Amino acid sequence: MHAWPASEVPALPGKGRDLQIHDTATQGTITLAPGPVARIYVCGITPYDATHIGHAATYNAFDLVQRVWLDTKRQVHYVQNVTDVDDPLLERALRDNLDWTELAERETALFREDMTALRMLPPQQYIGAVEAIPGIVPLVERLRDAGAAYELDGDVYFSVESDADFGKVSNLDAEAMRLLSAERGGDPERPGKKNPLDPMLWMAARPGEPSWDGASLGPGRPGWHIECVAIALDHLGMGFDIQGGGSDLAFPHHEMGASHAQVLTGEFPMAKAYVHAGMVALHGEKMSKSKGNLVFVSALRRAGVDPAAIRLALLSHHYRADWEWTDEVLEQAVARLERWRAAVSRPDGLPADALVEEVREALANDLDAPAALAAVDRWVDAQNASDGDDESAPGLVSRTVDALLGVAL
Ligand code: 5CA
Ligand code: ZN
Repeated sequence: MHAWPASEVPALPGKGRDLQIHDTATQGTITLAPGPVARIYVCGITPYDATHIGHAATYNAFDLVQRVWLDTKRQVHYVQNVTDVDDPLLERALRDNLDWTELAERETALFREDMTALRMLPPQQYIGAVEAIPGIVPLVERLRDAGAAYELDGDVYFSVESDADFGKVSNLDAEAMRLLSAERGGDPERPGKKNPLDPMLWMAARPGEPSWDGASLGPGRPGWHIECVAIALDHLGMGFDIQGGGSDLAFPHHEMGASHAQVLTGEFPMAKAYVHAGMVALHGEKMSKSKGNLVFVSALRRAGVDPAAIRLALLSHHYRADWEWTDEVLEQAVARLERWRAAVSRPDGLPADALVEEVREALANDLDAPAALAAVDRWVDAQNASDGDDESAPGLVSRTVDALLGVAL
């Protein structure tokens, strides 16, 4: 699949700092020191009801990761998937009497537009589940041949007990895992499973549903977790730097993915850091497709909201916090954008070299975007209250805000 166009990232004077980031697996902050090419896999959308503010907030976090790495003069190898066949997508297509491929294409197109408008840097590989099927089938066969998978009425399940490291990504107790499995696409109640948590690797063809050639597995379609493992291992290989997504992906999705990869390669963990963004709520509840309490980026854009203001609204919360989208959050971002634009539109101003370092330091410290915004606010307030005469300052501030925060002033 094609991704979306990249906005240019201006180069800044000096060099950025190495990223320290919170890792869900070790429950601590780790310093990632990727080689000359940093590798990141971010779980993509299931293409219906996209792009809501919760999605945008999560992709914003991982866009900052890239910007910090680029500022250290590294290259970034970024891979993202699109879950363009899965139960919830098929259910939505059925409900709305739509062809599921058309629904997926339409929503993926809208997602690309929203990502472009928000200046989110695109992945180098943007891969759909459907196009990944030829790579998924042999992995499921290998898991089965290794004794880590079993058949149940034609479906193939992964046995979580085949992985001694199972549980080390999300660090949850058995009861919490069981509850979350039922909530997030698993089927712990299905009779005949070895362990209620075992996730499906390959679902045998169902009448009226799409299916693909599964070689020795028979016709069917892939499970959700193996999709991301196949795409990540194919394009990035084992031991890449970050696997990212919202906190609702820690279990079961990232846990199961790490398990599949552990059995396939004998190595743990698949990603050096498992990084999770907090959940955005609306009216007191997590913004979610199933509840329908959604604010869409495209609707805000159509209503004339500047995408840079949306981006500033996302940046005003720490990526790990759960937070609530309100009109006030947006109003404050619109006002901030106006103040910043006024300050950099002057022909000269207060020197900004220290500001560049402050923004770098804030982001390298577990992506502390609110601290970065506060640093820019301080420069802007001082600039508006004084008559500095550094002619390079406004341009340097604009470039810093663009390069490190993805906001075009
Ligand atoms: N296709 C899978 C990942 S492989 C999936 O979870 N798709 S999704 O469309 O449901 O979500 C896309 C991303 O947005 C995920 O990282 C998810 O954790 C994140 N996300 C979903 N809802 C919210 C929310 N309310 N706040 C923050 N992030 C969210
Ligand atoms: Zn995923």
